[in-house]
Amino acid sequence: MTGTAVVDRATAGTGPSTHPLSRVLRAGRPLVCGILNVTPDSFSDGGLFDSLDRAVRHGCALAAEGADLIDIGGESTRPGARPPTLTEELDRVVPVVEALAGQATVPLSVDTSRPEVMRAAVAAGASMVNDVRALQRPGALAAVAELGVPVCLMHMQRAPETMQEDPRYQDVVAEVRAFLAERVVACLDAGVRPENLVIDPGFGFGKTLEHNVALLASLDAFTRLGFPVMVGLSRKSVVGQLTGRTVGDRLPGSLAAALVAVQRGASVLRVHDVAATRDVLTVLAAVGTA
Ligand code: 7PJ
Repeated sequence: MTGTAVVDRATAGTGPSTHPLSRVLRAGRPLVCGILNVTPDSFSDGGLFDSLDRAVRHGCALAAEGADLIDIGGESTRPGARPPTLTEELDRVVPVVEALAGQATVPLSVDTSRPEVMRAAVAAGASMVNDVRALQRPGALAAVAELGVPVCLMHMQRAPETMQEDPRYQDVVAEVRAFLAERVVACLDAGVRPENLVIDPGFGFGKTLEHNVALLASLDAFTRLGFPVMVGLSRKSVVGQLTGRTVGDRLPGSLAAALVAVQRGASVLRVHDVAATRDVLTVLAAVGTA
């Protein structure tokens, strides 16, 4: 599947009418998506925000720092993490979405692979789905097509439990790109509108340091598919491996990675440190390259 073929196919969507967030995603200005983990075991904030009150306060803080979007997730994808039951995931995510939808003026995204959670979160006020499994779970494609919200399709090799055990590719950029192109076609065939699609190479999801660096260096191969590209590098082990820093000291490396990503065409930066990332974008915008 070539990029041109995907873009041609992208005129064929049949779902509900254009979502306001899909216009924002395509406005040409890179967006900052703040990460709000509501898991008791997420890797970089250690479950600090696992109670409703703390999660809502953190969400409001991300909005105050200038987040364009807040991504709320109740499943830790840390290698080896125990997957939550459906009830656990709903109980973590839905009250936070509900509370933040009532308080924060920023659109909310739900980081989930379960169609039940997608539907419940959108009913509670979320305006986007972010799926690290690219809508491969049964019922997920149909749910997103019916909901009519933007969706981020992320690449992952294997499952979180095993993804970091010796990941291998012949050509990581070509393989990840082909996977995302295939998922784009699956979405369009299911009736998801092309303007609701966002793609993400999935840094750290079944990739070695070399794979992650190759993907970042070739990010334009993904932007050429014709859909906004989301990038999540914030505090990740790729930054730790490059800089030799532990998770709490990865901000400078994460900002450098964000800068490179935007210069190679990224549309959405999924980050923990919203204010600092905004500063990077402000400096870039001043010189006309962002
Ligand atoms: C990503 C994600 C990413 C998208 C996570 C973390 C690990 N969703 N969810 N892209 N990473 N779209 O928060 O660093 O890179 S979980």
